[in-house]
Amino acid sequence: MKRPIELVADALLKSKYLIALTGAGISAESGIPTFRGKNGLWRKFRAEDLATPEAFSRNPKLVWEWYSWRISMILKADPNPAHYALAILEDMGILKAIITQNVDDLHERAGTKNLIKIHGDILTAKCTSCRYTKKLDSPPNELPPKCPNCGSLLRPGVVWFGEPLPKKELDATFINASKADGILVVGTSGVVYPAASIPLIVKERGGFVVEVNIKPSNITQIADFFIQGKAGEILPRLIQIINNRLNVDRDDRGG
Ligand code: BJW
Ligand code: ZN
Repeated sequence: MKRPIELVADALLKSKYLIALTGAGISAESGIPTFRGKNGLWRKFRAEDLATPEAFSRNPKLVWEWYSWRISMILKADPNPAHYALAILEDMGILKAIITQNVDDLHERAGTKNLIKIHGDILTAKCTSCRYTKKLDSPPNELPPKCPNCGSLLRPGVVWFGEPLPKKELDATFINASKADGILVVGTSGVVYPAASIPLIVKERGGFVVEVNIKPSNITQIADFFIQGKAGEILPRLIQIINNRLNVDRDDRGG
């Protein structure tokens, strides 16, 4: 009898256009807190006070202090085995794109090439008035930082509640979702839209949904396969099984 993870390996190997949707849970094992759940950020801080345009207008310094704390944490963190496993899956030609809700840079640092960041990038600051943007390699010195071009406030380059997702990334997301015959959903609660609708788009087109999460989420009900466990443990095992299959096939062909 095949174990569920082996059935998932079969499905991934058969797929023609596999995509992935990742959330905060994939970076949890790198020491970056998730948003919801027991130790989640929203337990200690209210989203409405920190992650909305209104919160920023009310108190830009407070918002920047919170983002500076998170920027420092992300700069100190390293990609974990789950980020590397997805980069390997892309190198193998199986995974075609990762759509991530994460604002950290751990997928990039693990070597993922086709990455679509739908909630922006915490390591970027952008002007609230002009088109100036700046890459951050440390938290800004002066809080809140000002635009060197026009003097207006700079803001974190992330997507807050009530804001539209960046058009280029949203278009790329829907193009990929409409091509996909399978999706690997890793470490997301599936409560934030439009991200949470992506697995449903794949499913409605006849594609399969694989979910990896430490506990059931809002996606689980539509998942064809649910593997419960830490992404940093499950995904490397999946790669190992896929590798074994590919080696067996090669040996069978006398290669
Ligand atoms: C592990 C693990 C391990 C742990 N291994 N797993 C109804 C009412 C009100 C509003 C709305 C509504 N319907 C839609 C909306 C709008 C809103 C929304 O979705 N609200 C819902 C909450 C209800 N959406 C928006 O506002 C979006 N914009 C929009 O819709 O625009 C429309 C528009 C068009 C035109 C003009 C104007 C507007 C924008 C959403 C932006 C989300 N922003 C945030 C903050 C980003 C910046 C920052 O980082 O500060 O994005 S919120 C936060 O949630 C962050 C995340 O990307 C996002 C998703 O969270 P995620 O990744 O799922 O994390 P968690 O913590 O929820 O879950 C972690 C999971 O990992 C858990 O399941 C764990 O079990 C698991 N896990 N360890 C595997 N080791
Ligand atoms: Zn400016």
